[in-house]
Amino acid sequence: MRGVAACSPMDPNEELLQSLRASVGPGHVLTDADVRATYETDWTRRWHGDALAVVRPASADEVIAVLVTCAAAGAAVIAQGGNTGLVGGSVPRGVAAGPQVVLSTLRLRDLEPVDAIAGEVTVGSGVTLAALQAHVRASGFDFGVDLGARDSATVGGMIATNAGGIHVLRHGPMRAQLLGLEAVLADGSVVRRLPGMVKDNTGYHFPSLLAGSEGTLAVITRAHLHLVASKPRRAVALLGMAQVAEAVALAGDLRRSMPELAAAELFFDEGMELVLRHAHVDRPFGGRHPAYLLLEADGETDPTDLLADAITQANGVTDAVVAGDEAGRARLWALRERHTEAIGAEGVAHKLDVAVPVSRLAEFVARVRRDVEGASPGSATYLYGHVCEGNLHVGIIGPAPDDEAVDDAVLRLTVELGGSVSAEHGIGAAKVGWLEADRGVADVAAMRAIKRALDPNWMLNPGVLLREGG
Ligand code: FAD
Ligand code: 2HG
Ligand code: ZN
Repeated sequence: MRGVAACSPMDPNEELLQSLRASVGPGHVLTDADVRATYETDWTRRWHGDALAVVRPASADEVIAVLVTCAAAGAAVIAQGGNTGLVGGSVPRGVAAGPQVVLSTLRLRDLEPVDAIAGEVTVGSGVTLAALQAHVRASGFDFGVDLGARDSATVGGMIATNAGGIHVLRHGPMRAQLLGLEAVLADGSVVRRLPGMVKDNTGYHFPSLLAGSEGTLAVITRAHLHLVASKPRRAVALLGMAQVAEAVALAGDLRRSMPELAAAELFFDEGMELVLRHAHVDRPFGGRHPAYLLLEADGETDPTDLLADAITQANGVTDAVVAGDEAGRARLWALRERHTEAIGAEGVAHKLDVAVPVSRLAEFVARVRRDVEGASPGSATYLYGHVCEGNLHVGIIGPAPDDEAVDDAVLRLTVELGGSVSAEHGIGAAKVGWLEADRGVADVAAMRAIKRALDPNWMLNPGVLLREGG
């Protein structure tokens, strides 16, 4: 037969891509495998999945269009900010039946003027922490949360993981800085409380609910944040310590007695030697010590003498160096902050992020090394973290990426000591199996009820935080 064209239905994936291009513009639907690659593998290189496309909306309206389009096509949506998350929550995982779309927030980067009277600011969720810091510091303020991934981590990702970091002892985690937000739900409806007020008792507080929701309930598009006063003068001390218990006690004492204390970080000899090897940083002391405590103090006036005096009177300090100048402070901080990078350079690490009651931190340190060695003889264990919250990161090099024996050993010990299996990085895909052991059956059932109410088709970040179904 001639002259009759067969009319074949369009491939559903191609149809979805066309709708996405209409939603955000063709240049912001990335389908090329090489371009997608950096969005499909997480920072740890332990988690990976294929996406049909990466979409880059530039406004809340475009986010709505993307979610409505994906809902109609039965596609899963993985919100992604800076992709610095460490628990496999920011990349596709192939658990969804249909196509997976990564929604990158990096074009949602508005910085509204600082409200200097209230000490607050509204920003887009794709603004990086470093950009937020530069913006508010120009107005004489600072932001209460700081962390090593500041150049890439975004405000939206930090809210979604309820990020902690180095200043929690003074200002609390991300949730404590969050006054209001705008977020798009799975059906395209928008919850918006902007600017949001400190005093606001009008029912369920969506900012609190979405802090720590890990992309499973909504895509956060804007946030209204509380700012803190800038303390321009800083000093950093690094102490060599023989005993973990003495380091823990000293951090606790200083937290009570020295309001200038801004950070207290703990790490150990193996981590120090690894960082020195990988990061080409100067050795701070002639000798080596079992444990190191890094302290930072800040204020309106130079706190160097105050910090030096406090250390002189402290028990258990076997060596100390204090830096008041910017370069010296950065050199000491590098020894702590470059642990993550140095461990990553050794291989694909098993990474745990736990908190135990501070009174049991020294016991945890002693037992976790034994337990990891029992589960995987010969593996290398690095411990480092935020001492005042009893939060230690456990990086283990040795076991194959899919061998969970060491993860289970560390988390079992954490639960036994009354701790949390995720202190600051979230549950992600990495610890889904441990949520119930930590939170209990009733809590997880309530979380699932919230998830079903807001995302009945389990479209947002399936496989993260909660197991699907049930
Ligand atoms: P991503 O990695 O892109 O995403 C993380 C999670 O948030 C995912 O589940 C994702 O789906 C969700 N998400 C992202 N954006 C949105 C959005 N707009 N709406 C809804 N969901 C969203 N973490 C700490 O807590 N403290 C630290 O001290 C710390 N230090 C780090 C140091 C290094 C070197 C590295 C690599 C990481 C560190 N992290 C730390 C972990 C990481 O930086 C934080 O978890 C951070 O909050 C992630 O932000 P992100 O923009 O990269 O989010
Ligand atoms: C830190 O405190 C971060 O350095 C990253 O939370 C921890 O590497 C990690 O697991
Ligand atoms: Zn940390």
